Amino acid sequence: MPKSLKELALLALTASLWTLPAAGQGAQPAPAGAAPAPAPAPGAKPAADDDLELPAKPASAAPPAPSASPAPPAPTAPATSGAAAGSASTAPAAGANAATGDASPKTAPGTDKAASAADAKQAADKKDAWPDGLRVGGYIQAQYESNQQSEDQLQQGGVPLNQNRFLIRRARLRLDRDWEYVRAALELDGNTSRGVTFGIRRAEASLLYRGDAKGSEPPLVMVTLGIMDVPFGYELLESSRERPFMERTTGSLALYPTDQDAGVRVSGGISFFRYAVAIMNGEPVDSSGFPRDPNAAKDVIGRLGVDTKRGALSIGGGTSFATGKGFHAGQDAGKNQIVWRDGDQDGNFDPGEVAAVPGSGATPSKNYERWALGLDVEAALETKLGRSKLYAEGFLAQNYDRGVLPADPIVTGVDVREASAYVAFLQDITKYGLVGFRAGFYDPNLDTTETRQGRLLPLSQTIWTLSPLAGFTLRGMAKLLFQYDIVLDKLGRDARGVPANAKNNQATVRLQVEL
Ligand SMILES: [Ca+2]
Ligand SMILES: [Ca+2]
Ligand SMILES: [Ca+2]
Repeated sequence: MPKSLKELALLALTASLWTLPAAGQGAQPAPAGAAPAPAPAPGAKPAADDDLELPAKPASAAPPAPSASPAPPAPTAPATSGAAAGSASTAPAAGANAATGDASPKTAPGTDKAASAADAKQAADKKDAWPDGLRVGGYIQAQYESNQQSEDQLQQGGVPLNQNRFLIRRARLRLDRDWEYVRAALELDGNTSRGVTFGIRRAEASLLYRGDAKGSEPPLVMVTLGIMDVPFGYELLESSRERPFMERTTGSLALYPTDQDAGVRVSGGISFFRYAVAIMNGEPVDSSGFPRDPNAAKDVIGRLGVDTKRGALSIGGGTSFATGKGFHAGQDAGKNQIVWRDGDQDGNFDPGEVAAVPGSGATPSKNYERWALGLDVEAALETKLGRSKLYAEGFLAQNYDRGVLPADPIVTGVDVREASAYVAFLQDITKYGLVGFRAGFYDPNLDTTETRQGRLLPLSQTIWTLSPLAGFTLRGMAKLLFQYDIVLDKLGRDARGVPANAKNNQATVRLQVEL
């Protein structure tokens, strides 16, 4: 325990360190006030470190290493299975099959003996070994969701307003391959959230040096190029496969509409310290943003944190930062036009109702500064009842909303500040049950005002979301989850025209099954 306290102190220290540079940027006051994030935290997975989602099921040969990091085979023996060993002990190429573990030997029985000796030795090393060979995994999340806002109507343009539907939220297929100094991960995603879509969720090519890292620990240093998780905060690094809550919080979705971005990242861990710094395009990797990075500027995003386990208690936490340049799209030149305005509304074309609208010149595109600072803390405790996990996270940002109420200071003329925080609790009930609750808010504009009766009044656009959750789990195979989101916002108007809560609560039932 005392050790954990020390680590918490260390965490606080790293946190304060990050606030310094922030203030230096001229940006804003320390996040401390705004960003909550107290709490103890979990342990689930080190949010910290790595990006890796659980490669689906670790191959049978691999240690049940949770999440994280896989690793290459010892150079010597490709062979987890006898078969591979038979042909050429040196040939790693054969290793591919080995991953599946039980490829049955096609080779002569004689080779089996040698193989089993090798197996025995390998079994001894197993605990410290990195998973090896090619690993295949994936999962399917199929669900029914229902939203109070739903209507059997079409929007202007034909998009349905109905939101009560069945859909595939995520259908993922993932391949991992580890070697001693390199690693590859490819993950494909299919879903029907907005029509049938297939995309790249992850494509990572890494060079790494493990140092003393064992088993599922992150390597000492790893350089990754490709499409990867954005190393900001806890939620973005938490695998969608592991997270019981249906989606990330509203605040997280505002900053990062997609979990992944393209770039280069340096990451790793030393003892309980975890680090990751990435230089990324700064654009969501799906159709919600530009088809590719519209500006030469790259975002610098990183997280420094700790992750430790002492007996039944795991504690983790970190501070994150992001800074970069957003892009304001210029406009095309307009042509001269003639416009008919039916002033007397008689449906007839009368003199005086026609006006000439002169064309306008094109306007140039511009970049603007944006940044974000975050804090997260997680604690988990194993008891007889099951695992309890409590975690919290918060951030303060400027001009960084790309998802909920996209910020564009070139249009508004002033910088837009955003803030968000949440706290979540999860409790396993024996091996089969799970309950949870998450409460969080997102304020897309801390400085917004409204003019009412000629007076300028402060207006809160804060969106609170309360999400109770319950579920059944079959470890390693399936999860059946129910979540109800109570969304408290100011998006509606009451009879007096005062901003009021709009009806938009949502219920979701999801079945997740592993491949
Ligand atoms: Ca960019
Ligand atoms: Ca007329
Ligand atoms: Ca609401």
